[in-house]
Amino acid sequence: MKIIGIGNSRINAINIINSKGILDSKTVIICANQSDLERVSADQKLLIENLSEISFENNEKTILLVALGGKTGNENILSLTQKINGNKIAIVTTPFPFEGSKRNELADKTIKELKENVDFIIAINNGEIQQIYDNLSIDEVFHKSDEIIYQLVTEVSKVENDNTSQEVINAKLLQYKEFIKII
Ligand SMILES: Nc1nc2c(ncn2[C@@H]2O[C@H](COP(=O)(O)OP(=O)(O)OP(=O)(O)O)[C@@H](O)[C@H]2O)c(=O)[nH]1
Ligand SMILES: [Mg+2]
Repeated sequence: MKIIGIGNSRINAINIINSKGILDSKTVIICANQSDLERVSADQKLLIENLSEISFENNEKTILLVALGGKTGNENILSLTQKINGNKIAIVTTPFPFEGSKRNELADKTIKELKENVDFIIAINNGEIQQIYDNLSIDEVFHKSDEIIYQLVTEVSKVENDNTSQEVINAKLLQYKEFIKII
């Protein structure tokens, strides 16, 4: 199984996943700049310009981590999904409302396109996290969101490939229902 973070906004999440470890998995980080790659621990680090170097085992299950509405991750997630032939699950974050309508509209558009290319999407709503955990700074919300990504990856990694239906995942993730949506 591969766990791939794309865009520098997934560096913290990949660092958490890498330090805690997920059974039978390899981590990959893909960023636009070498300086970003230097502050992340992952089994494979790739510059976006070398995306074609990524390879998958036959039917390898893949969990994709991306921030919607932004740059590198949002712009390249679709072409990345097209290289994968096994089960594909996307765990995404959506922008805060204050990040503006442009980012939020872009996120909505990418969700629709992504939906056609992956088994299902788990969307984490950063704005909801901020409302539920009162008084967190933006950085603290990002950190919380990164911890939640780690927990969701753990849950999804345990699901048998044959059972990766939206319903099964829904049932497993009930405790997160206040701030995630399964699409
Ligand atoms: N969970 C989490 N979200 C973040 C973090 N940093 C930024 N974000 C969110 O990520 C979104 C996308 O950020 P961008 O920087 O435009 O996109 P990117 O995919 O990181 O692309 P590059 O910056 O080019 O690598 C932002 O709108 C924020 O909502 C972080 O450390 N943790
Ligand atoms: Mg970024």
